[in-house]
Amino acid sequence: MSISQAIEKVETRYAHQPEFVQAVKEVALTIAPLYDAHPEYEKNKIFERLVEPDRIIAFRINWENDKGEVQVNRGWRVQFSNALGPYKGGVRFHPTVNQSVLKFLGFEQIFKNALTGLPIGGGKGGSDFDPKGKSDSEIRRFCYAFMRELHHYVSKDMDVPAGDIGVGGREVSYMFAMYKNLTHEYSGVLTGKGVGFGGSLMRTEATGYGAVYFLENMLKVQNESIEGKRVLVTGAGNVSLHAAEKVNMLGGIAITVSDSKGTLYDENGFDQEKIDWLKKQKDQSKPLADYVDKFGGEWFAGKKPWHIKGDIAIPSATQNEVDEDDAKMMVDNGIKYVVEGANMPLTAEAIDHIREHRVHYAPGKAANAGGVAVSALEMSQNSVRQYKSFEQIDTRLKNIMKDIHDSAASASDKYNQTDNGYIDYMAGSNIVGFKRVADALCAYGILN
Ligand code: NDP
Ligand code: 2IT
Repeated sequence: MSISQAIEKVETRYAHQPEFVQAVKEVALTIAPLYDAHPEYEKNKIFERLVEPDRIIAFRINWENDKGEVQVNRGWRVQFSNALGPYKGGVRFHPTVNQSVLKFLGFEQIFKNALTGLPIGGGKGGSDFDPKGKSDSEIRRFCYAFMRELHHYVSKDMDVPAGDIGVGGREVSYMFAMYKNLTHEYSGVLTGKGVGFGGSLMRTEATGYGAVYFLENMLKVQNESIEGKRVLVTGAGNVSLHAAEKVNMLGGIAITVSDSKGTLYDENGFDQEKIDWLKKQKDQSKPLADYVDKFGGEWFAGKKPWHIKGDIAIPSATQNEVDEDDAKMMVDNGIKYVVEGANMPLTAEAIDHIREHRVHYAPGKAANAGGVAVSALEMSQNSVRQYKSFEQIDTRLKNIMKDIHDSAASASDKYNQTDNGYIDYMAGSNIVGFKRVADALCAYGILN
């Protein structure tokens, strides 16, 4: 079956899973030159195999709210591919979580994890539980209940979850406690743990910092630097605030963050004092808009930031947050680089638009791989029961992001996707990630 036939099959079979179909098409449409050069991939039906997860585990979570009422949520773990290592990927708690969202995330995670060059397969999990407005006790009871079910299906060498939207250090710690309690095992079954009990230094910062390290590599190729560049960031969570922090550390000017309620704009940029305040505000689930009273700036209720002029965009909130109209505004407002901190934040039409206008574009698979890469370093530290310093991990992270950048750029060249200095990071990343997985699958025969 050719790739185009495989796409048609996915479109028909999973018409009710639009995010998953979108993620599959993006990979499929860019790996054709690789596929043509490797007839063994088609012979082994690699693409057709990779669009079906190894398995999806679905379960029910019963828990009790503070009023003593029984609550029922749904949970899943999508174990997509363990061709290169244990299934690895985050857990998302958000009311929009469903199988389509988790399959798109799990599918992308296979290639992202392959790009890191570390021994990790791809998976994703989550629940339609909404953490907003829940007390700490409710979060704790939910996390315990979630892991009471999930622990049957994960282990340090088989499937290693971590955080994602709605799941940070607090939630990982509750889940880790329940896993330990049920299995009597103290192991690296989850990453993103607290630093005092098995977590890696820098895991919290890694995704946002890594995205900015990737950006630095892109800028260098174009003989530019981040110094003085105006950067629009979306989201105000783990990825966004650490991306803004690293931009500021490197002399750039991060001028926006946002959340589901609107956009905060500070033309003077977020320095460390402001970022620390933002982190604290979000930790306490307080409104971003309060910033204006303390530091000035502007709050745009219900709006995204794309009407604001800038040089670089780092969308870091959620999938499909940037549509074609937003992309048009980005281009009109001077954005020259788009670096995806989130997973699939641009719609297919938005990607087409910015690429047509030669905006340098780093897809999430490459640009936000720093988080999972440091997760893999956490796994290896847990295995040898020794810990590395912040500086050691930071150096590894910088090298990993440079390797991802360079390998994507050279694949773009090798497969003739680079056009007059415009590097096709999307094709390059997909080609590198896909090739590593496909070669392993071919070597295994027809298992996996
Ligand atoms: P967080 O839960 O820490 O933060 C998410 C942020 O995005 C919040 O500010 C949230 O606002 C905002 N947001 C969520 N949905 C929407 C929406 N529909 N419109 C506007 N804003 C929204 O999550 P993370 O920072 O961990 O994750 C952000 C993105 O990065 C996701 O795509 C995730 O998959 C990806 N990612 C995360 C990694 C990690 O290590 N954490 C690694 C690689 C990728 P509000 O609070 O109002 O909902
Ligand atoms: O999307 C992602 O790469 C993550 N949420 C991090 C996954 C991980 O296992 O650290």
